Amino acid sequence: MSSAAPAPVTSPASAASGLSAVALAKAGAPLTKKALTADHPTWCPGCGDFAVLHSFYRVLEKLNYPQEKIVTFAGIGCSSRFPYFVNSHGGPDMHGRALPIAAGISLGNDDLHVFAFGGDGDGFSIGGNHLVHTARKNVNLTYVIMDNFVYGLTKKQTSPTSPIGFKTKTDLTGAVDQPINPMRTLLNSGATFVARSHATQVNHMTEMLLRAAKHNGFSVVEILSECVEFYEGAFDSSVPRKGGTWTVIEEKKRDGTPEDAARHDVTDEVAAFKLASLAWPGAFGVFYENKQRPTKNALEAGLAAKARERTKNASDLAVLQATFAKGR
Ligand SMILES: Cc1ncc(C[n+]2csc(CCOP(=O)(O)OP(=O)(O)O)c2C)c(N)n1
Ligand code: SF4
Ligand SMILES: [Mg+2]
Repeated sequence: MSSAAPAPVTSPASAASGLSAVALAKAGAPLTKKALTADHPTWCPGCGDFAVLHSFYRVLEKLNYPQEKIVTFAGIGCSSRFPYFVNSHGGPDMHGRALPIAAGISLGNDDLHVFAFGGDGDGFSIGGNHLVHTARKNVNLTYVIMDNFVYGLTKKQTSPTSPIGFKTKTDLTGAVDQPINPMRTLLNSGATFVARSHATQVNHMTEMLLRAAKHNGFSVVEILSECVEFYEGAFDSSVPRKGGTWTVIEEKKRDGTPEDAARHDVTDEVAAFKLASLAWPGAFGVFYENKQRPTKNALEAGLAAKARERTKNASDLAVLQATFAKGR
C-alpha cells in the first residue's frame, strides 16, 4: 500500500457525505453494519485487518451505542486506516499519536465511547511512550493493536515485534534486536484490561473486543493480524488449519470444582505475567482485568467537583479571572 497522509478528523455526517454515501442509523433504530460502514476498505486482499474490521462492526452492533457517541481514532499505518472505514466521529492522526488525542477526547467527553486503532510500529515503537502513559493513567478508552510483526504501510521494515532473524529492508541479514512482548509490556505499564486474539478467530476476537469495550478503564486487545504482502505465514504456528496450535486461556469459573483450581484468575497480575511468558505462539484470551483501579476520567471528575464546591459553582471564566488576579 502507498503511504497515507493524515486526513482531517471527520464526523459521521461528513464521513457520510465526504467518504461515501451511507445512511446514519435512524434515531432509535438498531445500529447496523450498513450504517457503520463508511468506505470500502483498501487493504490488500487477504490482509488480516479485514477480519478485525468485520469483528468491530459486530461489536458495535451488539453494543448498539448511539452512533454519534462513537469515536474511532488512529495513528498512521495500514491498520491505522481503520477509522476511514467506520462511520463514526474520528480519523487518523500522526504516526504513533493516536493515544494522546484519543485520551484527550475521552477525558473531555465522558459520554463518548472512544476506540483507538494501530499497528505494532505505531503502538510499541514511535507511540510506545504514549502507550505506557495512557496505561498508567488508566484513561477510559479501548486500544486495538493489529500486530503483524512488520511495518506494512512502508513496505517491510523491522518492527518492535519482528522476531530475531526476520529479514527486512532495515535488517537485510535478519533482525537482531530482542522483540517486545506486548502482553508483558501492557501489564507492566498498568493497563487494566489486557487481552490477545487472532484475526483468523473471528468469534474469539469479537468476544475480546466486546469485553474490552465494556471495561471501564484502559483496555487493550493485541490481535495477530497477518500482513500477507510483507510477512506471509507469520502466524501459521497458531492457526490449526495450517498445523498450528490455538490455545485459549480458560478463566476461573469459581464453581468449586477441582478443575477450577488450574484455571486462570484474570485478577492475578503475577499469573498474567506467567501466561505472557509462555513460549511462542503462547495463549489467547484475557490475561488481566482490574476493575478496582479508578480511571483518570473519574479522578479528574472528582477534582473538578471539589473545585466547583470550593468556588461555589462559579463560572469557568470567573475562576480563571480570579486565578489571574491572584497571580498579579
Ligand atoms: C513521524 C513519522 N515517522 C515515520 C512515518 C512513516 N511510517 C508510516 S507508517 C509506518 C509504520 C507502520 O507500521 P505499523 O504501525 O506496524 O502499521 P502497519 O502498516 O504494519 O499496519 C511508518 C514508519 C510517518 N508517517 N511519520
Ligand atoms: S498490512 Fe500488509 S497485507 Fe495488510 S494492507 Fe498493509 S501491506 Fe497489505
Ligand atoms: Mg505492523
